[in-house]
Amino acid sequence: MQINSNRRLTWRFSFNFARARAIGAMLILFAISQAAQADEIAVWNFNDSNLNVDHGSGTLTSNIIASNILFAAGTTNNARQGDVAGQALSLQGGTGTANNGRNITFNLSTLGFSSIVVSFATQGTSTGFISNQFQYTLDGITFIDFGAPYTPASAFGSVPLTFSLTGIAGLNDNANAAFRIVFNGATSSTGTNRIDNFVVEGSPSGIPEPASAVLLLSGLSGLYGLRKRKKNRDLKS
Ligand SMILES: [Ca+2]
Ligand SMILES: [Ca+2]
Repeated sequence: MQINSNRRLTWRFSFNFARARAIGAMLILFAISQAAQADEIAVWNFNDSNLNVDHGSGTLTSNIIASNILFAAGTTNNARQGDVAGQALSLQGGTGTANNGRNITFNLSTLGFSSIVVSFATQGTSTGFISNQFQYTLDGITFIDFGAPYTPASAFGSVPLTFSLTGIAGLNDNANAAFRIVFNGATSSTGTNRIDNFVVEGSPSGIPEPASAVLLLSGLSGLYGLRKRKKNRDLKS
């Protein structure tokens, strides 16, 4: 009777370990596939010459003088989902360069996402804004500088400006996230900056990183070891 019971125990432990190992392996594969994938949360391609978001959800607002918010030829640099170059946002310095210090602000929820990355294509004329500060907010109110001020290249080129905010944990799963560009340094009313293919992306949150999955698997193995040792003790007693 004791022998039958032990065999049953052994079979159950073996089965549980095999199952745990299979689950662990699946978690690792899933985590790796998720880690390699960044989903677009919101994309503005400006091809319809307005400030409305073009993929995903979000709002774009600006305190730049309305008559200085224009649209001009865009680019495929950083284009997503097959978007054509179409139009780009084109912002002018304004009369008396009144728009120096003004901004465009992208509001969106990152709920369900972590490891947030923002990227966009930009170009500027020599008398346009040449000292632009990228910012983010965690509460939708207080904006925090991220990185040094940037100067747009004279042509869009093929490489977007990328701001990796993966280290800002507060931006993960945040319904009040927003990103802002504050423009400065324009020296003429008609100097411009163009912005195209503004993309906010992140990884689906709640997914274990590969390292976590390995830890989970080793944890399951450890649990198996503990139970096996307990079984051996039980058999001896
Ligand atoms: Ca475009
Ligand atoms: Ca649009």
